[in-house]
This record gives sequence, C-alpha cells and structure tokens, in this order.
Amino acid sequence: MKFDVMTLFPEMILEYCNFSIMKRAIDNKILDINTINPRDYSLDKHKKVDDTPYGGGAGMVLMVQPYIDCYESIKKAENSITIMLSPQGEPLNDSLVNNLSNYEQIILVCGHYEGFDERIREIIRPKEISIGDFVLTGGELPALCIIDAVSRKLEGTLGKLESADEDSFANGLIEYPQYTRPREYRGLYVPEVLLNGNHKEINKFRLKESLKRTKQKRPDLYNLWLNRQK
Ligand code: 4HQ
Repeated sequence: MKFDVMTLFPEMILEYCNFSIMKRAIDNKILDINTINPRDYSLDKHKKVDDTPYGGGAGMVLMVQPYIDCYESIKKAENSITIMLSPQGEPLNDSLVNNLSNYEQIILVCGHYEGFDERIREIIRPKEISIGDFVLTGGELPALCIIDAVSRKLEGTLGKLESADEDSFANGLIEYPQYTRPREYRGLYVPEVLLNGNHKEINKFRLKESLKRTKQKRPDLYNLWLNRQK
C-alpha cells in the first residue's frame, strides 16, 4: 500500500515512520510512504503558501494554487482515496480503518495552523476524517494516526507475536487484563486461571473480563456489542 502525504512538514511524517513496526513494514515493502510539499509548487516568488482571509479576521488561509498543483502532480492509482484531516470529518474508528486498508493508495492532505481555502475542498472533493473533537495545530498527527492504524491491518506488518485479531476492537470490545512474570508483585497476584494452561477456561475468563470492562468504561461500545449479538 502506498501513502502520499501532502504536508508543509514532511520530516514530521518521515521521522515517525522510521521506527519500530512502521520501519519494518517499509523495509519489507508492505508499505511505501511518500511526502509531497505544497510549498514546492507555490508559484509565488517567496514560495508563499498562505495569505490573509477575505472578509478579514484572525489567522491565515492556505492558498488554493500550491495545494491544487501539488495534488495534481500525484500519480493516482486505480484504487485510490484522498483524505483531508479535519475536525469536520467522519470520526476515525476501527471499522473505518478496516475499510481504508483495502485501498491501493491513500492520499492524505494535511494543513497546518490555518484553514484551507474552501476551493481546495471543492476541487479535490476529499473524504474528510477527524481523529476526535479537539483542535490540533496541524493535520500531520491525524495523518500519522491513519497511516499507523491502517498499516497494522496489512498482511505481514505485524509478526505472529503481535497479531491484530486479538487486540481491542477486533471483537468490538476493549482488551482483557494481561500479566507477565512475576506471579506476585507487592502482594498483587496473577489470576490463577491464567496459570493452569486450560485454554477453554482462559478464553472464558478473558471474554468475561473484556465484557465487564467494556460495560464499565465504554457503555457506548458495550451496547453496540450487545446489538451485534442478536
Ligand atoms: N485539525 N482530526 C488540521 C484537527 C484535526 C482533528 C486542526 C486538522 C488543524 C490544520 N484533524 N488543521 N481533530 O484538529 O483531524
């Protein structure tokens, strides 16, 4: 899968992807991360990419010309989607991540500090995605959230020991409690059931704990799970 990230700060994207599981997936050719900087497409003699808003008001607005010329320079695969990171977008969740993992190419449009000239949206017609109801200084972190979450769904990204179908949300529930050595720490013990090797009992315990936690911490997800069982 290829990600093309339009950003004024390409190093932010590339640096994150240069570590751990992301780096391994890139080295193994499962992933290709490319950045394109709209500043390189600015026709302004000072390489300007933003300007003051028509109608007045605080802040600056990202200019249509550098963003559109940058966007049009990207070679589009047949099965590709363009996403703009924005608090106005559809909230990111596990099912959206699964859908995105089926594309051959994902183009991510990041802004920074300021809003986009509305004509960028009108011309590109991107899908807009939000990572939550709060305001960030730029779209780079949300873009990385999408790159990271989608990448770990791709075959071969996670090793056997990091399987994606056992974590939170694989079954719509949050994770059961986990333990490793030692069996006792400051008087706190690992539950007996995990020590006896009875995998039927262990799975029963884990499901019960997942349900208990989800009901208590995320009643919204618990109700979705209940409805799915019908
Ligand atoms: N942004 N989820 C990028 C966000 C955001 C979010 C604000 C998007 C700043 C430049 N993006 N602009 N929340 O806060 O996706």
